[in-house]
Amino acid sequence: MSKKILVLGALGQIGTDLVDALRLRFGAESVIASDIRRPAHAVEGVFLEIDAKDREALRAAVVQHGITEVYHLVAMLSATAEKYPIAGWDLNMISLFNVLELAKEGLLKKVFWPSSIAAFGPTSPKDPCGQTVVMDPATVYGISKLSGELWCSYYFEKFGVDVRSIRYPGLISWKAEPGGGTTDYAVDIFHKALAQNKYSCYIAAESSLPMMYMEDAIESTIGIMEAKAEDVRIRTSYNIAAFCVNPRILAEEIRKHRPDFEISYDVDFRDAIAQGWPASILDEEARAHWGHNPKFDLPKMVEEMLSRLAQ
Ligand code: AKB
Repeated sequence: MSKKILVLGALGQIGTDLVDALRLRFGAESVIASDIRRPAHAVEGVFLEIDAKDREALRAAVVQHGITEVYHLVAMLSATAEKYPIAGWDLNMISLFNVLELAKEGLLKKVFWPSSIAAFGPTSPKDPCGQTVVMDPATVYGISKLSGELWCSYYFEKFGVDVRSIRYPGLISWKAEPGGGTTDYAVDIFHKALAQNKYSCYIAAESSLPMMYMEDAIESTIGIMEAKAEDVRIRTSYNIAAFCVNPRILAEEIRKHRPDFEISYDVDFRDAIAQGWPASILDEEARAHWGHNPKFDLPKMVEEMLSRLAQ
């Protein structure tokens, strides 16, 4: 059976880049994009409007299009889920169970599901944080990510579902803006730097977080899905790292290109969320097991973001 991929949440920050990369790699006819809403503008390739909480709608799409793999990117992120805890839990968990159940029924060969650094918590090691450590997430989103990791592992162990997962750090990209996350500032700062040469940041100057340029995240997302099953030895979720940064250092790096750029601080509840997450991540397992190997460090990412967004 040939590969037929369905990306759920395709209009989001990750989905936008992932669909392009998958189509480049496997051919446009092999990749179907879907989201709960239709795109505002016409998009290339097949697009389906699917509510990932609706298992029967999902099943119908999977059967009708002969889907073999799902990349499940539907989520309510950390900041928004703190405002709507039950809606966040429902969206994050029901959509995951729907995909896992379809895979358990034998309708899907492989599933990708993203976890996050949010699965760690205040008593997890801070700097650096390894793969197998205490995990006590203090946000709704983080609780859903840690629970999701355990459910993925359960479906793998009990039912042989080939589900693979990585713990994304904050992701920085230029194609689509993130929404509702704590790490969103690291994208917004570039838009404001170019538009206004100044940025008011809701995260404190010294609050460091692990971050990654989207190109590296996409490479590792497809990388773990294309790895041999026996090489994916961790079936909860893999730590992956690239660099860590705080707003002060990010602003300094931007200033190397835009000397007049100014940052100010108007810290809100999202800084407390950031404080509960690791400042840096260890990822030996992902590198050794299936070849995670990011190319972008902080200076290279900043240069790339400014030049892409200026085009
Ligand atoms: C968020 O900030 O909620 C996300 C994440 C780290 O998973 N970007």
